[in-house]
Amino acid sequence: MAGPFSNRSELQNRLFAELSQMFGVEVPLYAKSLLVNRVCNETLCALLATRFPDFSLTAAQQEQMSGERHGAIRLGRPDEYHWMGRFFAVFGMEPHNYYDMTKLGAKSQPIIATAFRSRRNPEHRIFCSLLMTDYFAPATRARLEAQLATREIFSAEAKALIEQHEQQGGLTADAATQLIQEAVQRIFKWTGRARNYGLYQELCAAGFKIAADIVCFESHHLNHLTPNTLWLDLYTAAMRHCLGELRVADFRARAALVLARVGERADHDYLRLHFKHLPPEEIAGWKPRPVSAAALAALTDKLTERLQAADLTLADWPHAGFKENTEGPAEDTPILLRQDAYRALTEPVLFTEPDGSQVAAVHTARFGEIEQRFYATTPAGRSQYDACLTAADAARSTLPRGSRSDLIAAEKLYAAPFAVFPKTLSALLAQKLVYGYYRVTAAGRRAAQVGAIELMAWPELIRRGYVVVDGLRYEDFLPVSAAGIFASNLKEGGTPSTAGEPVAYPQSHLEAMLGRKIIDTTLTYAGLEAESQQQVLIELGLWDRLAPAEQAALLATMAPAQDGPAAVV
Ligand code: OOG
Ligand code: NI
Repeated sequence: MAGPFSNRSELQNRLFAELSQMFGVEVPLYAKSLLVNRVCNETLCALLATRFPDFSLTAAQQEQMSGERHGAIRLGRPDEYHWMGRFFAVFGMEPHNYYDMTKLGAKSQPIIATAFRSRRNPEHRIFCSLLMTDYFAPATRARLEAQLATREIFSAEAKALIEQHEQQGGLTADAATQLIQEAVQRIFKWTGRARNYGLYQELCAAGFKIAADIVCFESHHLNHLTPNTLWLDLYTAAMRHCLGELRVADFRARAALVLARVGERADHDYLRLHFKHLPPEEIAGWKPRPVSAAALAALTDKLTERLQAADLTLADWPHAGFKENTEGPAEDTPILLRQDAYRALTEPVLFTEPDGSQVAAVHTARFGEIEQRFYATTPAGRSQYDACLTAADAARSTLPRGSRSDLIAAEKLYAAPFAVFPKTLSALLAQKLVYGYYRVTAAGRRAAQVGAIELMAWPELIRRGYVVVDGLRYEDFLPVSAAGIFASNLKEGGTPSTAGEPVAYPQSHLEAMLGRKIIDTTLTYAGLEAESQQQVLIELGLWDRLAPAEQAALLATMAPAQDGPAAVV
């Protein structure tokens, strides 16, 4: 029998489904972007079904696959941050990685942050920023703090539910439903109401739009909520077409090219990475078939036609266009994330002034991101990525602005520095650039029963069919200088501190606020890989044959991924 408390991952899925519903009502263009994504994903799935005749998704699998999200929120007070950490704990989401954006020279922002997600099999994540008011000169700081002191983003009911969760070790279904209602009706809700237009204007003029976005609103809000896509370049082309930036003939050509790439490249590893809810043994049995030019043309035509329908004609909708460039690795390099977005919308805001009068104004912050998730890199993979990215950015910056019409040339230029990166999972693993998760096959189990397996290297165990490996999917934020993310969202570079004496913000500062340690995701990925290796070695009867020092090393690497009680600082 199920226990009296709701399962945390199920609650997390419900929370994000409801947040997505809420955000779609608040920002109709977001709801349209979900529809564009759905149409593109359906095209992709139709293509996959041509390539793998056994491929099909149940309605439940489709639902799971399209529900994954990441979001970003920005808080103003340490106690808000403290409660937010406790709120996410209800949904099994813990703080991962520390981002200090206060010490990036000219790119600095008055922000420190962590991201909340589950340690294992994460589906959703939230980037959660906190404004550092002591980044500002004392007089401004006092005004910011006074303004922030007058709001309460968690109601007494929400706090009581969070406390109940902590005291009982869980929430009943009813209590959980109440907390999710608090989330969508209050905690994360956009009200369009702000205070103190004078302060708002001053902060924006001084280059502190981010502070204006946080301090002057009567509550905080979701800055964006990002769905996953099955093939980013298809979505980007479709969305640009719907927004009126790509003519139909150009869209058709682009879609044909992208779908041809899918037809060539989508292999078992692609399926495992993008359809993690499909049983791996089933996928392993599917034989790929070549996709005919006629099948590709038919899919291209159908998609192009679908995008012409009135419900996807968005050119007349108020919007600020689509980003010029996709972020992340080159399109043929399956690591980390690729992201794109429609730019922040300008939305009406009603300011209430200290004297009670009202000012109708606008605010530009909420934008529409999309992402495709790939493999998590090891530190070696990460530093190789950083080097490739620097070179690719430099190459791209030689192109004249607005030269996106020659997409192929731009794509080639950007991809060239990434040529050194392997393009397949096995090659990425062989060079230890990404993390794997190993499993024993039925053949491995049979061979182990008769004691026929010797200790051998991982690629050899795989080659002999005893073991299979998946890549671990990257579940964190794109490792560009975090300040770059804000800069592109806000259309504003960084702004140095005005405090006089520079203040340092060590990770322990945020940990003290959260009342617990922040998890290092590199250690977690390595720990999950080691855990899977130990399990395989045990199942194959090889663990005891490993030298004690090797056993100890594997156990030590595993430890950080093991779910323990939240470490208290
Ligand atoms: C933080 C954005 C971080 C991403 O995708 O890298 C983020 C913010 O704008 O508040 O969401
Ligand atoms: Ni984002």
